Amino acid sequence: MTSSRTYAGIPQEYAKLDNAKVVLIPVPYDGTSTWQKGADKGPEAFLHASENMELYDIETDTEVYKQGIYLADPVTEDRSPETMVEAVHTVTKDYIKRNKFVTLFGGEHSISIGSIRAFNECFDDLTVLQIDAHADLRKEYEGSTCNHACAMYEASQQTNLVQVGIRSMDVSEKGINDEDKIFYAHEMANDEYWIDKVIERLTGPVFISIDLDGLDPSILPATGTPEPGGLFWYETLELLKRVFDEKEVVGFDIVELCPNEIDKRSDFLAAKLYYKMLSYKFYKED
Ligand SMILES: [Mn+2]
Repeated sequence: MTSSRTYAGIPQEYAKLDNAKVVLIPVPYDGTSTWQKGADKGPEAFLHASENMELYDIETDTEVYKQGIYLADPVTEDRSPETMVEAVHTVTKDYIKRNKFVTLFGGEHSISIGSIRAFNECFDDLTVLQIDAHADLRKEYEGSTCNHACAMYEASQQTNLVQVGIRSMDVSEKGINDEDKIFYAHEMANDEYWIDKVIERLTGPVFISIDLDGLDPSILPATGTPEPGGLFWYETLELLKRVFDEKEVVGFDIVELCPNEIDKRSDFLAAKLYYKMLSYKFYKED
């Protein structure tokens, strides 16, 4: 990435760190994924799609980029999962301390161990809202506590972790998180009040971690482990809008875009989702 590149091609006056309310940290890491590789290409595909997106949001009647969005240098540390997590943790915490609204784009889900650790150190009573097909609650996997399969174990122990869209887990993950904080996809499908119930579980400041495989593979096929039965676009937005409206969202990350060279719908969904979340965060300040 060249130093002149800005998020979504926004004018330089909105892209400078000093004035920007938002910082975007790309983390092109794909060191521990088990099946399809390619999440390391996620940030570039996301940025490229963002550059081809309209920057006026109809729903909120805002142009949120005018709040200022600084595209940080990517975190490229990849000697081990542990050193990557520590690098993400350090960079994230640094920007939080500068009073920025910090967002990250992965990379595989293990990057969230570092981002959540930073937010948990900076905000009391942190809730983590995870949207994901997978519980990711293993304490250790393939010899590391920083494997993507362990992405939420630390959060389950140290934060109020609320999991939405879960439809794949190992039997060993049962009981790690409270059952009343896990919203299984098969139960959500038959419960018109699931969003109300999620909102009730969110206490204190909220960090949102979106694994894109939480969405339905029909609308987001380009991810490492596509699982049938995921969230659709408008229910995802309905949940997110309510969380931003009713809770204090302090940051978020989006992970596991594994781009496909031919089918670009997933890249574009990720770009729109990121921008929607910023629009929901700031529209009342416009
Ligand atoms: Mn997942």
